Amino acid sequence: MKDKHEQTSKFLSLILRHAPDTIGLTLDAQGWASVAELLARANAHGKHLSPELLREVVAANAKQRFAFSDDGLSIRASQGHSLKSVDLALAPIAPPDLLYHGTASRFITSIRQGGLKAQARQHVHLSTEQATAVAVGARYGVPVILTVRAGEMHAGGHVFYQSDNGVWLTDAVPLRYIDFP
Ligand code: HQG
Repeated sequence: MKDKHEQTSKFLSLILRHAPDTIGLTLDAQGWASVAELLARANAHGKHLSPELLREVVAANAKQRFAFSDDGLSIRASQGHSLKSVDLALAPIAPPDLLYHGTASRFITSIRQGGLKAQARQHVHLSTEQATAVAVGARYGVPVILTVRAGEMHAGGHVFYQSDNGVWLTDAVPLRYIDFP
């Protein structure tokens, strides 16, 4: 069952963050999809997805990657989009003094030159916990934890957001706010 959940979570990440057109789905401007349409189109494209499985995956997801709207009729990914057309419409919020970014050692030379960039996604992702950053960095190689002086950055006019599942987001992190280990 765990594998089935993981597979479904990956499928939902693909559809709700990156490529809804894979199954002919459309997201609205804030990234919401109709649950009924998602179920119908997924199944029409050979991806078995029942209302129960969808509810289970959303509820059991360790990172709470997906959220239903209050009326339960819509669903969206809480962060991680590459689709430029989606604006989650998150409110700017003051960050804690320090946030962490987990990256891989092979990216350090480039980050030392240009700071942190959002790359394919809409935002640079930051966390309050170093352990989270280790796990994020380890996806791409030997993890390296960068400390971002977020409070100072915010005071300098940079805007921060926090996703519904607690991930800190900002457009880019200039080099002068990054402490390397
Ligand atoms: C790196 C997962 C070279 C950056 C995670 C990262 C996260 C640079 C990679 C979420 C760079 C982009 C996002 C520069 C940044 N030169 N490399 N100037 N600036 N990078 O996957 O933060 O599980 O787009 O360090 O948990 O790794 O999917 O971003 O290594 O929250 O829910 O370029 O994805 O969430 O990679 O991960 P990503 P990320 P989910």
